[in-house]
Amino acid sequence: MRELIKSIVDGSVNRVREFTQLALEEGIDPRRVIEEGFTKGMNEVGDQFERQEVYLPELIFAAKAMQAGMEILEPRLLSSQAKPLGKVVLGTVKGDQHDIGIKLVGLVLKGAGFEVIHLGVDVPPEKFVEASRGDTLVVGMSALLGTTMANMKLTIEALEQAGLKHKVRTIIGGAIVTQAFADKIGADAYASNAFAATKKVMELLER
Ligand code: B1M
Repeated sequence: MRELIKSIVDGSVNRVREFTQLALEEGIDPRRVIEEGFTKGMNEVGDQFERQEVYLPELIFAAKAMQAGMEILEPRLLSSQAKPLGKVVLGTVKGDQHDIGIKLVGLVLKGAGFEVIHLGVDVPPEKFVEASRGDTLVVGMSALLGTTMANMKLTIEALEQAGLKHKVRTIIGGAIVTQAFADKIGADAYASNAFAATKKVMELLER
């Protein structure tokens, strides 16, 4: 896994593809590849960025490398079942361009059998509201910046104002988000990773 982490940090698309493939051939669970390989690599490059040892281009290369690895894992994550369990709308909140984590959440939810609608990045509250009408059961939001977290609260308030809060459940996540923050803004659930998010969505729908 060390080589995979290093390849993410180096932003080497080819080596990430190679080591991801190798991990699968060695029978390593895709979940471990994500948590112990990809996520650790991204955290490491994030720490280097914070210490000003690398700059924005390195973050972009690392993100591209991780995405290339995800493409190799994707069929394995989607192979489990295809029974539609309900519609989940996902997006990264207004002002925030980080989408790797929320895409991962979508992929695991899809693999578990949910219909997933991705609204993309920089999603304003009104777009979440619009997408929550109809048969949407859960709205999931992601934020990675201290400056954009507050837009999760604004989105929940917008859902309330539109009379949708009783109909759709909300779940939030992203590196900066915590359970305490979720409680504070009235989100129905918080999850620290894509697998926990899928479990929480299932629990929300059982309630
Ligand atoms: Co940015 N960035 N970035 N960045 N970036 C962080 C977040 C940062 C912590 C880096 C650092 O300084 N250490 C820092 C934020 C500091 C803060 O606010 N506290 C930061 C900064 C400052 C910035 C810019 C402002 C830099 C600049 O321009 N000067 C800028 C902002 C742009 C914007 O959004 N407006 C910026 C830009 C970028 C890139 C575009 C270069 C790139 C993003 C590319 C992309 O997403 N397409 C990028 C990257 C790659 C990162 C780091 C290095 C990695 C993020 C990532 O993809 N992680 C990041 C450092 C870090 O997080 N350690 C950093 C891997 C991913 C799988 O994890 O998204 O956390 P994550 O998702 C996890 C969980 O959080 C959870 O599940 C996933 C794992 O299973 N999860 C959910 C996520 N969403 C969920 C939703 C749920 C449930 C769980 O329910 C719905």
